[in-house]
Amino acid sequence: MQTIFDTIKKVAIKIDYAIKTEDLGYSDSSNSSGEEQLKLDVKSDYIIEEAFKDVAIVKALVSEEKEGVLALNPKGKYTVCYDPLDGSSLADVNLSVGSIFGIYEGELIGENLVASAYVVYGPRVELVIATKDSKPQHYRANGDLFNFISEITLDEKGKLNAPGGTQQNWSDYHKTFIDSLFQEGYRLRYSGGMVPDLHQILLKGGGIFSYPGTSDKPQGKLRQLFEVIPFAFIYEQAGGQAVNHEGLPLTRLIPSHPHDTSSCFFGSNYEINAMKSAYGIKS
Ligand code: AFP
Repeated sequence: MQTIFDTIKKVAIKIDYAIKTEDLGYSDSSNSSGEEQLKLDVKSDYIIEEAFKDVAIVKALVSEEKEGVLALNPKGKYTVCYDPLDGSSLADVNLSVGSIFGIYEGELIGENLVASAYVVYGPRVELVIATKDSKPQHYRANGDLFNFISEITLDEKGKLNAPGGTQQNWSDYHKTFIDSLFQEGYRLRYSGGMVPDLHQILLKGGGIFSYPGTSDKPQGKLRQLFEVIPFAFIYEQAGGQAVNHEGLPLTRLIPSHPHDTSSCFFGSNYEINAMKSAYGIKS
């Protein structure tokens, strides 16, 4: 597994350089979710694919930027599912963006996730890695090297509220829930970039990030295999929870297609339990 993490470190430095030096314009193609691809999306995906081709334990890749499963090494053990540059549309206004990696062994379902990682390309390049036998490990790049900073633990209750989705398309009970948190004094922290928004809650001790099902996106917007399940694993390893609108742990999701989405709520225990109550979910 370490060779996978070392490869992620290498691609993180290359993608950060590309963000800082390459054209931020649109390519003439779209991805499997029908979203227009930025040249940076395509470049980041290429960087990752090229890097993992040489990693013998990687059997296949699944990318947000590609339709299906890309077979690499038949004798490989793991499938790496990734979003090469999440929030890429924020790069041209100089906001932080990220890469997300889910490492699966066997069938591509939540319970087969064995590790996950994400990279934040912000004022500094930072990396968080989670495996089953540890709390998430936080690293910061210094040149091409990543220095360990700390383990990440969520407090039981936080102060930050990151409500995603178009508010006019929220259900009434979701709007009531979000408003109740602000009534309790939570602070709005939402950039439109899943990686920095979830990273901030993890590092600031807690709160909740939500992207519910909405009238325009009934199954939510965020993709299960390479966005939702990897972050859900990290939040659970940090002592928090991550569930869908029915209270199902997101690490138990069973995607039927590589690009399936899910409603998602990530956070500290107090906030997730409050969400379950607001959604009428019996704990
Ligand atoms: P882009 O990759 O199209 O910028 O979308 C980013 C994202 O997938 C995720 O990073 C954000 O949390 C979410 O979309 C924001 O979506 P809304 O703008 O609908 O809140």
